Amino acid sequence: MKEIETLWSEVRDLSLGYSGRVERVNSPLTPLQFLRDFVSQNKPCIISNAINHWPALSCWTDDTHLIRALSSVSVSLHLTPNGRADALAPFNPHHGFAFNSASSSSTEASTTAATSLCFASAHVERVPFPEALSLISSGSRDRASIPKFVAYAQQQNDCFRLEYSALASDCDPHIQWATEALGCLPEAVNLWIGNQHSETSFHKDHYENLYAVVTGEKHFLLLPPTDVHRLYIKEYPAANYSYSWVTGEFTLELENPIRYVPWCSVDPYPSPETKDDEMSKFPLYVNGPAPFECTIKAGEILYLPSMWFHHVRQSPDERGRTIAVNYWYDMQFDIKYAYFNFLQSLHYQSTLNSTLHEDSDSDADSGPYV
Ligand SMILES: O=C(O)CCC(=O)C(=O)O
Repeated sequence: MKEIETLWSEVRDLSLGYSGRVERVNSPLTPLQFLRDFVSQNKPCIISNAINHWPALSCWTDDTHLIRALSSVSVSLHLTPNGRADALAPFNPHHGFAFNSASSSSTEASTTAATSLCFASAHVERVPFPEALSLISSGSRDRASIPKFVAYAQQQNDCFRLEYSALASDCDPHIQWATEALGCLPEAVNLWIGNQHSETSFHKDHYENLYAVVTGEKHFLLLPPTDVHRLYIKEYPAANYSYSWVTGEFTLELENPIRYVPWCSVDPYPSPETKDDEMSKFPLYVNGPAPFECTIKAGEILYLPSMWFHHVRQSPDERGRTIAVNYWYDMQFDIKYAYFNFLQSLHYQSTLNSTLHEDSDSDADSGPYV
């Protein structure tokens, strides 16, 4: 369907440009600027010098401060074998709950091509903060050996205000100009402490996201909502990792009763062994316009507009960790949202690559999705 490819070009011609770069501004925006130039246009930007006044910028580089403030607090720590939580993982049906692929329900029928992949969530455990910090950092320091697990403090659900309230005075409770522009306080404020193994797979959120990096760097790949078909969203069966401290092994089990999660199929950084296969499975991603790419350094904020697809990696500071705080503001469920839902509901056949999966893999670009 040529019209959808035209849409990808048109949003770049009219608004986003083709450079693949995200616009930068060097000081906090006024509410009007933020609303007019970015929120209403659903366009990302990076804001430097917006959190220079946060004590966190200096005191979170020091373990003593963090450990003193949180010495008696337990926090939720997410453990995975490879740093990929809430991501697709190969699933061996012989080692877990086998689901009924013969089902005739439309949801289940649409998943049959993905029976070897599941949507895997981390093993989550409440751990005293000093131990959590050490487990996260040791994954980074011990570069010579592969850690037995990758630990990522990424609880979301407003964890900064709930689990980390002892750090509240180190940051602002909200981003003043964003609150004024959006007309509400953040729905959730989250803290993320990870190392270079932690990776967040492509997904979108129904929030206006103000993402502030405090130490280390975060690397984002971004695609606008108009490019939804390029990420091959499909329904995958949900599964959970479980980690044994005794054996040091993970098991991965499908949820029972089975639950399906619509998730992006594209891995933008496949391993050298799977690269050719991945590239041939996702030609709309590979051959379409490059994703917007940006690195958010300590002291910077990324405005990540609602419904934009994002993939996130990180580079740690010299202590082996990246720390960020993000503010999720409710989005407006307005006419843009209605258009997006309509677009997503369209079945899309690529014209980008005529040899694309005209065989048994042709459901790779079938819809509707989420
Ligand atoms: O920092 C990360 O790993 C993921 C951030 C994210 O997905 C979000 O803020 O919505």
